[in-house]
Amino acid sequence: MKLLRFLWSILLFSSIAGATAQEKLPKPTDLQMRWQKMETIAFVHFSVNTFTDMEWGYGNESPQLFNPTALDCEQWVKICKDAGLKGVILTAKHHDGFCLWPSAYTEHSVKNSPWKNGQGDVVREFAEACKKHGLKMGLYLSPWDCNHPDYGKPEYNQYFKNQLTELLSNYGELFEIWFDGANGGRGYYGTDSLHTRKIDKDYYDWQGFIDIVRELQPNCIVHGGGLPDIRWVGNEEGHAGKKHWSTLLPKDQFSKDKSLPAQLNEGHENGTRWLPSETDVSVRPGWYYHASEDHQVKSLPRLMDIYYESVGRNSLLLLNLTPDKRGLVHPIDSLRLLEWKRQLDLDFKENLVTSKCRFSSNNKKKLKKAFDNNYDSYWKGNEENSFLEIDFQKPVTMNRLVIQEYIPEGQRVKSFRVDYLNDNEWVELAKETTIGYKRILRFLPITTQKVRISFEETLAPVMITKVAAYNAPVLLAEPTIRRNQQGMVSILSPEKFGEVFYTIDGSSPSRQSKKYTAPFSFDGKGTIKAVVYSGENHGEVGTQIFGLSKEKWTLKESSSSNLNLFDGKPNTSWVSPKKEMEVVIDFGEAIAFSGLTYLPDQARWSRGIALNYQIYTSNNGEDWTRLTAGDFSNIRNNPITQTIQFGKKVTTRFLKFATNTAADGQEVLGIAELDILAE
Ligand code: FUL
Repeated sequence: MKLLRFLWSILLFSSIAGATAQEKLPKPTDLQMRWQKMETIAFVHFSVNTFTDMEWGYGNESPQLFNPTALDCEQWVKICKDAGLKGVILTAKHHDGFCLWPSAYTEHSVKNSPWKNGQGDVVREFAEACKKHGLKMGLYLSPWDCNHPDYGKPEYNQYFKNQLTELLSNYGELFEIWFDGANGGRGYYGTDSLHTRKIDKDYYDWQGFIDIVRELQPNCIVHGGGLPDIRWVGNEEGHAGKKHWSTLLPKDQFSKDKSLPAQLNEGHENGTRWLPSETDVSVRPGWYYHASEDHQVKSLPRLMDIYYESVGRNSLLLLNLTPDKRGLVHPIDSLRLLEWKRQLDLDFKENLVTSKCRFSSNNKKKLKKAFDNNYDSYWKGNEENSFLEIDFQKPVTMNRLVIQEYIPEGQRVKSFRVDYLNDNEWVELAKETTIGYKRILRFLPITTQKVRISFEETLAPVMITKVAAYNAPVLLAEPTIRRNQQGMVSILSPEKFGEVFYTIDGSSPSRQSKKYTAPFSFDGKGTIKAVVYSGENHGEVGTQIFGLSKEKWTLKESSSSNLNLFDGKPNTSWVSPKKEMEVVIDFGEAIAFSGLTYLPDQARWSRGIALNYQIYTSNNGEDWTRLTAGDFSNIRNNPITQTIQFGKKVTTRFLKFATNTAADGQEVLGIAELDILAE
């Protein structure tokens, strides 16, 4: 009897212990769940920056500049809808403070623009377009405002609340409000001098802002705002960490050894708060429209990678569109988005896991629920070593596997393995970490009859709501064209079975063009284009514009002999010695040019991104003349090529490029590539 009671108490204790482990797991709210299921949504950056060709305005831009000639919010929304995006977020006010709606609290808005004689309201037209086409509507409202004279003083918080209240009261239901974390930096702030206004860590009344959102729009999810509902993924390039937890630790428990972006990118396995990530990335290099980027709209393969590295890694994709000065999305972008949707539909056209398959596991209870199409019905595994096995009943070929956890009960899988049967032997296909809401694995095609997923380590018994397998068509990707310092051009094709054709006169390449077989010499200025063919099918054309040859260039003074700086490879960089934040280039002879481009270190956690620049010239490498200086906008979050135009032609043999402020307080200057603009 005593023994029985003892056993009973052990049983009771262990089930309580088990229950507490599961209960302790952070869980999403209904709001977070609804948001996560949207999977892909859109951003629209459109404002006075569109007309000034800037990424960050200074707040002194005249509202007179805002004058779209053919603004059509329905066009934006229809493109988003056709691309399968479920909601759209519009920048109602960016850092320059210009309001796309006629706010009663400022003159710095559409009401003082020539557009519709000051009678227009972009937010209203946008809201109506979303409603008409059945897309959810969201708004971006920048807390940083370099137009407002009170910015930096406590009073500004009230101004921000007033504007927030206007937006949340007058335009119908919002699914998301986006508070940007970018702050500080140069602006006019209602004065006539360009200056910086630093703010304290607790300057904004976040709690007050959030209270307004909760009261006026209880179904609206909050991005940023001192942490609330969803988190930034840690970069603006479009990738979540391969290991990706939707949970985070409190701020004071973040690791000291890893950067903040790196931690946001992966989340924390032992996180105590459910804070899923949103991957924001622009379809072009910048967030706003710049005609100079028309040729840099992300390629289809790149957009596919972005999908797989965001949605396919337990994040949500927020893809940005940049309407142009007319107020319309450029046709290159809209066509690209439609191609992307078409490709996604092809990739996930036929789920090979059907009711004809046989399923097995070491826990057969409700097994089929892991393979139906209902998110809310799931299979629950054992405490340890659970597995799922699919017998397709005949050999099938596949290159994608989709696995979804039932996350309303928390994210549980820490590591899993996939094996497949090959000639009666199990072969390992993948060894991975997290799953979360959705994990998509891509691999070279395998032909097999059986696949087994083993959940190796879990925080609590695994809950799987979906497993699917697909055979996606091969995508012909655009080739990459590089030139080394000796002027030798290589064309790299990501496709194993394709043939590459190219031109060196800027014309479109076809099968009739020259076939690429080995690196060739091209040391002058010009445009090279290349394309990959597989039979009659071809991919996108890769384009590279080359400036003057860098053959005679060398680095001088403090700089090491590391030539990564002009090797033509954006993925290698040169970094200055510590505290010597400059580079001196000897062109080998005096050359004439009118500007330069600076590509910061492109590494994932890059070193020495210059926030500003000072440029000097010299004819002997000793006596220097300061040529120009300035700031780079939004370079920290979006380290794309920066162009500096001198506004005149300059002839010099030596050039010094320096900065006195690098991102994250780093005391080095990092450069992936420096090019001069000869025209
Ligand atoms: C950043 C901003 O500084 C960019 O301009 C852009 O709006 C992006 C979405 O967020 O922090």
